[in-house]
This record gives sequence, C-alpha cells and structure tokens, in this order.
Amino acid sequence: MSAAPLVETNAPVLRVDYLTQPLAEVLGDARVLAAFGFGDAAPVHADPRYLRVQLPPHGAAPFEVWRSDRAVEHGRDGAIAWSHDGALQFGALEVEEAGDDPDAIGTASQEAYRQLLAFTAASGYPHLLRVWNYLDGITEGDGDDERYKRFCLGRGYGLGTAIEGPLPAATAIGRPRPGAAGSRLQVYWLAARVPGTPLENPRQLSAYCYPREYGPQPPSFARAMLPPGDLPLLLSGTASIVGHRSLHADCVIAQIDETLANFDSLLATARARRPSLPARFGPDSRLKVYVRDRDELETVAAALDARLGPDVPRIVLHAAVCRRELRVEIDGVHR
Ligand code: 3EB
Repeated sequence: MSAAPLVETNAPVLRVDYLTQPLAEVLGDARVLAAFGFGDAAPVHADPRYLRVQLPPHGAAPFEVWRSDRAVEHGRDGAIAWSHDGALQFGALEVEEAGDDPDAIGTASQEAYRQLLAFTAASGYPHLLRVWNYLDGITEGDGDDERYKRFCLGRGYGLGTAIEGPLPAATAIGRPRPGAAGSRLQVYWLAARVPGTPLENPRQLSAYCYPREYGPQPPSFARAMLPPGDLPLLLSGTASIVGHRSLHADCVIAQIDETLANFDSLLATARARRPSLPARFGPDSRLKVYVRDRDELETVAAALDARLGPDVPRIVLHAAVCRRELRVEIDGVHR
C-alpha cells in the first residue's frame, strides 16, 4: 500500500503579495510576517511587522506583504523589530548616522550588521537568506570615500567571519533625497532555521569578487538565494552589469533589457537546481523596480509594460542605484 505521506508538515510556506486593502486589515492576518509601505504617503503603524520604506512609488503603491501559513509571533528587542513563524524570521533595524563622524555610514553599517548577526544567531535563525539595505546619499563622496563603498566596508567588518559565506541575497539602494543631517541606515532581513543555497549568475562576476576599482571591500551578497523546500527564489538587486562593468550608461531602455537578460541567465541557473521554477517571470513573480531619475519613471514603467505585460506584479519606486551610471535596478521573488 502507500508509504507514509511525503508531505513535510513542518515545511515553511512563504507568500509575497502586493495588497491594496487598509493596513489594519493586512496586519489583522495573524500569518503576516512582514508588511512594507512605500513613500511618505504610506501610513505609520506601531506593529513590529510593519515597516515604512521612504522610497516614493510611481503612482499609488500597494503594501508588500510576506505571509506564512501559520501563526506568527512578533515583538521588539532593543532596536530590532522581529517576527517569526517557527521556521522563518523577519527582522528590521535602523541605525542613526552620527553627525560628527566622517565615516558615519561605515560606522552605522558595521553596527547594523553586528546587531543583525548577534540577533539571528541568538534567536535560532542563524541562516541569513535575504537582506535589504536603504541608505541616504548612496553615491555621494568620491573614490573610496563614496558612501556606498564605505557602507560595503562597514558591512564587511560587521559580518566578521560570516563574510566567508554563504552570503545572503541582497539589495542596497539609496533614498533619492540627498544625504542630510539625521541620515539613518535601514536594514531588514529574512533568516531561517535551515540554510538556503546561494546562487551566482554566469553573466556576472560574483559581486564578492569585484576588482579593487569598485572599492576596498567587494559587496557581500549572492545574486540569488534558493531557500529550502518550496519557498520562492529570492532575487538580489540586479542591474545592467555584465562581468563587473556597467553597460549602457546613456540608455535606460538598454539597461532594462540587459537587466532582464541577467535575470534570464539567473533563472536558468536556479532551474538547474529546481526545474519546477518557470523560466520567465509570470503571475507568481513579484518584482520591485528602482529608478534613479524621476523623469524616467514613466519610461521604465512603459518599457516594462511592453516587455512583461500585465501579468507580472511589480512596484516601481524612485530610488538611487549604487553606481552613478546605473539608471535602473530590479529585485524580487520568483516561483
Ligand atoms: C550590483 O550588481 C548592483 O551591496 O548589497 C545589487 C544588490 C547591488 C545588492 C549590495 C548591491 C548590493 O553590483 C548593486
């Protein structure tokens, strides 16, 4: 007769949806691990599962909601807001930049990653799957003093021996307003009790191997993370970079096409591990699109309408990418 059921009843479930109902209703669902609102018009709410990300959306943005299939616990521990469902943890942390520190962003990122690692380890979710980093004035400063490069250095120190990997998938994006007194680094993450599989993209040099010209500390992230079980593929911020070079500095449309070609290649890599993943983005993908110039928001939205059609849910945000010549970056999840 039939063997014992192969269904792993404890297997985590994770759904990402873009929802337009009121925030109170979204957070009323006890299975919600995390919810994000975009732009200054997004509500403020004390629930530790909710985070406002101050990137202005193109048009009205929905909430981005990450849901489990079981009851979620949540709370705060010092500066860290957390939630977990027994298998997965979301955490969020903000670190103020000290006004009198010439390397305020480096100091803040080191502190953020030190706290992040201590918390994930102590709480029993030591496997970092995905991290999002938001900073002000990301390309301000020159040479090795550029703020993104200082961020990478601080992140490297904060990671300590964890920098040896496995590294999480990640996004590092700038808030579009210029850096000012009162800047703060916002970091949030998804961690798990069991590890995922980091993936690299054969069209791109691994970011952690970027040559010295991009800064003293190569960026510490993997191109994607394939979590265990049936969880969606977690896609890092992806731009018009082939090898380690930025391409098409003068054309946002060409940058979009190069970025989508990078995703084709990344999805092919993921499908070698999990053949059930679709080869192209579709109705179960969720994309976030970051556009540097306000004037190009509409162009990018229209180009994606033409390339992806209406069936691939996406949110277009005004944000600064971490290389000055990059006009657009896309991240998301895929299943
Ligand atoms: C790139 O491919 C674009 O420093 O965490 C993308 C995703 C980028 C994450 C990070 C940076 C980061 O190099 C930039």
